[in-house]
Amino acid sequence: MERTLSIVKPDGIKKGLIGEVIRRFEAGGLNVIALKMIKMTKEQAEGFYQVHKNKPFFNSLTSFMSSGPVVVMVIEGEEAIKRNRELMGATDPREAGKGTIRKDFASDVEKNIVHGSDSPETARWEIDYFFPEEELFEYENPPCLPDGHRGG
Ligand code: DAT
Ligand code: MG
Repeated sequence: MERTLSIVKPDGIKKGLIGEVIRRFEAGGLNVIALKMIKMTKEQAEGFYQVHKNKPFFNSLTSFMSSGPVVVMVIEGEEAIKRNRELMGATDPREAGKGTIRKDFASDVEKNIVHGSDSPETARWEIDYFFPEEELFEYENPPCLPDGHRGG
């Protein structure tokens, strides 16, 4: 079992995709074990994306990420980091595979609907950035039904 941080970015919220993103995670066998809507300050977004602080897009990215509410989630499952990144698709939607969230909904490389952690170390750090341990709720699921919904 592995955990990763997902964010539905401001463009995803505006496009009405909170439910669609969660549906894809659940249908993909990942459990949402923590979730909240927040509006980041510019400083909070800068802290979150500090690994990118020397990139030319840093100011634009952190302005965008603090421009409106986002939904932050912890998702859990087998190989959750890799699985989540597969469901998201490549950073640039033009390079994202068919049927991925970014291919289906993103308008450009910056406004790309979702964030997902990229390694176990960053996942731990990113989860900790938004959630104390007591806000995480593990649970078990019955197997997925063929239509992607869960029984039970
Ligand atoms: P990812 O979000 O797929 O992990 P990343 O960590 O390389 O991608 O970059 C973080 C975010 O920064 C990305 O979701 C959108 C933005 N970004 C990345 N490359 C960019 C670029 N060339 N121009 C503008 N924004 C970019
Ligand atoms: Mg990244």
